Amino acid sequence: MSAELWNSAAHVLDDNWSGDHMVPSRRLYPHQWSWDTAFIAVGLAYVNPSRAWRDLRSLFEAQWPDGRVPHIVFDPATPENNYFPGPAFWDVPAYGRRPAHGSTGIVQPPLHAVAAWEVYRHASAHGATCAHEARIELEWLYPRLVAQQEYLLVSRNLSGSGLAAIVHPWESGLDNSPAWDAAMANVPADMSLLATHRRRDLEVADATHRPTDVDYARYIGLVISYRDEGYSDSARHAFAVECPSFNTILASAELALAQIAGELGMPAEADAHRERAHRITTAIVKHLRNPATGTFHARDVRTGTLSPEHCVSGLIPLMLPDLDPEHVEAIVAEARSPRFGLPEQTELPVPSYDRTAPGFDTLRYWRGPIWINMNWLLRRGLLVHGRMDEAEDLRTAMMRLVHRNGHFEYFHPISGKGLGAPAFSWTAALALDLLADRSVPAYARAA
Ligand code: 9WN
Repeated sequence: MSAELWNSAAHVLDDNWSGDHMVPSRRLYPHQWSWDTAFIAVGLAYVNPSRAWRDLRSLFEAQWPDGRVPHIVFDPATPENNYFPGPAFWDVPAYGRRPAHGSTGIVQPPLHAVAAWEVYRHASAHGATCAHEARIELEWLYPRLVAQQEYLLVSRNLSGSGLAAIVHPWESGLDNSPAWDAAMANVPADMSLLATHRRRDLEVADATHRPTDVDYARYIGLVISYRDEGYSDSARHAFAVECPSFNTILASAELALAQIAGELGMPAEADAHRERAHRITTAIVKHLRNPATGTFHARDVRTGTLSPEHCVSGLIPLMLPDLDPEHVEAIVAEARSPRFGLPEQTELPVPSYDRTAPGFDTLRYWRGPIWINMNWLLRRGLLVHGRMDEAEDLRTAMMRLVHRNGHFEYFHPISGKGLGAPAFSWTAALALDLLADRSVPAYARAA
């Protein structure tokens, strides 16, 4: 299976390369997405490190002066109506070094420091020229990655907890996850918005797989209010949530930045990054853990309450090396339980939502289907805490799933059938990483 899977994955990445950036999918997502770029860089590191750096650079060239990295950088060669909402709708000032490209005004999980460090760690294997390029790119990226963290840690610390809040479900990357249901119930759904704004996704994807019209009416309404406030974070947000996976990635970015700062000869900065990772970890445990169950959940900043839903995002804090052993045990128990059923029960990677919940939906996007990126993060968490057997089972289950069904965007959580966009970039990129089977670096491991 290995050579076949490797070659097909490399092929997807070749086909989805658009000159200076990667598209997640040619038809459904014809621009550049933020956290996709990070996952994709991890895989490109094996087959084309120069493209990994170019992709990261293209994204950060669109960084805003306040440090935020937009969740989409629009390709000016792609017509406005090929993706909704497009650049005209977002109406963002021409920022950064790619003004012609336009961008959105919201963010996605800041996985880029982790990705940059992964690409850098690989560079020496590709010879001296690659290593030289990697050093230059890492130096260019470092201050930009720091500015991204500062934006999230300061401007998005909406509750004062020390965690970053997301102000739109799209910012989580897990768009219609049940984790947002309680908070979204308070967001007005103006259905007339769908009469004036046509959903392009339904022209290229199956409606039963995508978020509903009510979700979309709320998504559009939230963007309009944020846009009308000039994307200011001091405005009142109708939706503000602290997500366990977003904040775990934020802490992981600090750990990766500590490595990068050390490599670039800045030991004091490296210590400060480690300290920040520790503070974020403490805040995640304090604010996002339900002490009665030991499980992690999204918190609505406006009400201070935890979502009752059990979603894959609640398993991701396993990536935190400073987590107490009792918290590690609780997450692993949840991942092995019938809710998620690590492959030992199902032979499949974990689904995006609790299999035992009445609302578990085998088709609809982040409300049940299996996503490779979340399982990749979970595997990393298992490795961080030395759970080698579970990590290996999960790796095998992911590779088997993709090999049998193709490089789909997501997968049916019972049959394993591919769903959503075929030839999806991060599925292919992460398949390469899984095939190469490297273990998690020492810096990210629990002591
Ligand atoms: C909205 C590109 C993106 C991913 C997200 C995924 C999906 C977009 C959409 O596609 O979101 O950003 O149109 O549904 O949910 O995680 O980054 O692959």
